[in-house]
Amino acid sequence: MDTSAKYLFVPYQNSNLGEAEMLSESQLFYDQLSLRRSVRDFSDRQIPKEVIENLVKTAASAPSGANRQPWTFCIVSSPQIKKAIREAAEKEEYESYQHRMSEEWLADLAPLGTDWQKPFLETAPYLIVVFKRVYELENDGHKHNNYYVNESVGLACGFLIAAIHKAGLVTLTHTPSPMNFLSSILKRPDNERPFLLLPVGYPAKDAQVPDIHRKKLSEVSKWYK
Ligand code: IYR
Repeated sequence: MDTSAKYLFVPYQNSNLGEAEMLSESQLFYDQLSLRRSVRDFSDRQIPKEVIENLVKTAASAPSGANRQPWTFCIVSSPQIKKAIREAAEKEEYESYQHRMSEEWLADLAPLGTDWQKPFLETAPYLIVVFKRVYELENDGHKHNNYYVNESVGLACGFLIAAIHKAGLVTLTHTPSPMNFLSSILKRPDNERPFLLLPVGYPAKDAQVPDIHRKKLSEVSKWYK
């Protein structure tokens, strides 16, 4: 194999905004994304499959180490599989909330009102279960590593969450721990590990969110001029 072969390089398609437009576009994007909230109360209203396809294509456009795109998005709408995922997740979550999480952790979560029960895993019309691909198995059995897998898949999840919000839908990042049960329920191969579980749907009519606030720009940034 010629390891020096390069991609064909093509002109970058720049959106070429003027400064005024740049200011208004960046403000608009901030205004929109800052309205995003983690929502736990879902409606069972259906979503067109094409919308989910667009969301996943957006996620899969994220940057990744050596462009190896080390992700698989499992899109679950089967009520039986959602039920199996809920039952397994709640079993782990019950253990976590009862025995595994520290007092400090539980105290940090208490104001958010979360607990081991995860009805949204059945109510939401779709669950997107994101798997990271640690390596690719080549035809000759060689395990070809992927790079910066956590960073890459984390970025893809960020794109996915932003796309879900832009579509007027809601999600939350559910992190059952441990979550190997997702590999067995979804019959994923050995090179894939569960990364994040995102229910996707409309918010329930009476959905409520905690009145949290974001840190100020001055608290989260340091400028080096
Ligand atoms: N994995 C649990 C607990 C949990 C942990 C954090 I950190 C949160 O911000 C919220 C919940 C769960 O999904 O409920």
